[in-house]
Amino acid sequence: MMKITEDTINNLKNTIKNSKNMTILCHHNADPDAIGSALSMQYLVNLLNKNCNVRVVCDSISALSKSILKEYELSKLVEVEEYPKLGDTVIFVDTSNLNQLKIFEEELSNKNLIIIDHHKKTSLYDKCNLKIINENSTSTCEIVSYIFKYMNIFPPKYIRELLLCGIVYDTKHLKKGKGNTFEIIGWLIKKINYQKILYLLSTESDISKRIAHLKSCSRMDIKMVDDYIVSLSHASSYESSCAKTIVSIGADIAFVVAVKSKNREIRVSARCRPSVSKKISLAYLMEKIGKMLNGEGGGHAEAAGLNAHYEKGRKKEDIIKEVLNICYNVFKEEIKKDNSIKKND
Ligand SMILES: [Mn+2]
Repeated sequence: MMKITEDTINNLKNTIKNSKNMTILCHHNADPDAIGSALSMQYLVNLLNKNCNVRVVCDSISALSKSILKEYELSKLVEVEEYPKLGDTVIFVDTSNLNQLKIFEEELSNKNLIIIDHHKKTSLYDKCNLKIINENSTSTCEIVSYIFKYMNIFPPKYIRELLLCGIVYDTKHLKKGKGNTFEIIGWLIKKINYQKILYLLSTESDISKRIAHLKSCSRMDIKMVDDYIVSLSHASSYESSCAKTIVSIGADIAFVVAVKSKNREIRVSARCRPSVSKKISLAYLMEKIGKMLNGEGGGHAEAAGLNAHYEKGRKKEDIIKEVLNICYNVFKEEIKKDNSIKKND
């Protein structure tokens, strides 16, 4: 159980019951945690005080949050506005810093300020009369869920789904989840299909990117070097995303070439699994191949690329073939070199 004292809960209840106008603010580019906690707090206020006018305001909403709101037809509930007129009570959710808001700071004086957050405390914390902060919580939605639980209010399904979206989003699909997280999920999830939450949080990349991924897969050449599966392919754009995708579906190392006739540019993107980068850094490999092509390469051990130019009049297909051959041969040489060093040791 997360610790929120009875005093805090009563204090919050009384503040809500005594407010006439309330503004719930969340940080710019509001993510699902901000949106979920803001709309849930709005629901709570409406439930406890029918006479209170409560608005949810932020200056911008993330693309993912927008798609969730659209799914529930709740887009109108989150008002996008800069420097809004504030109610007599202001609740900051998932927001630790005034820099994350577009409001007139002077407007905050003489207002009842409440903060509900899971970030590190800042000066905003000192300004607030009521603070419900837990840095150990993995999301603000987790804290808000516990508020409901302590008030003995079981929220309707759509509110619990929004809270789950915030929790799952902020925990990176529960990878960062803690005991309290799973405990509150058990409480929230009644009659909810977890797959729906995952679906709501899945971002479909735009169609041109997905086509590039699919084409780079259909065009790929698969070769073996020792036990490594090497994939060689090409794309007209999104080459790094294509290489990443190819590794995610099974290749140990992927080279994806893009040849741009516009400025006679060659771009290569390489990605690999840790089993490969332990032997050879792709940064080193791309730097080496970049030089061979009179260009420049570099990056990280598992993600690297190069840029070069080609001579006028050459055919795209020939360049792609040649560059992929070089990538394959240099990789093979380096692996063989590494093996012979090990033999001599
Ligand atoms: Mn958060």
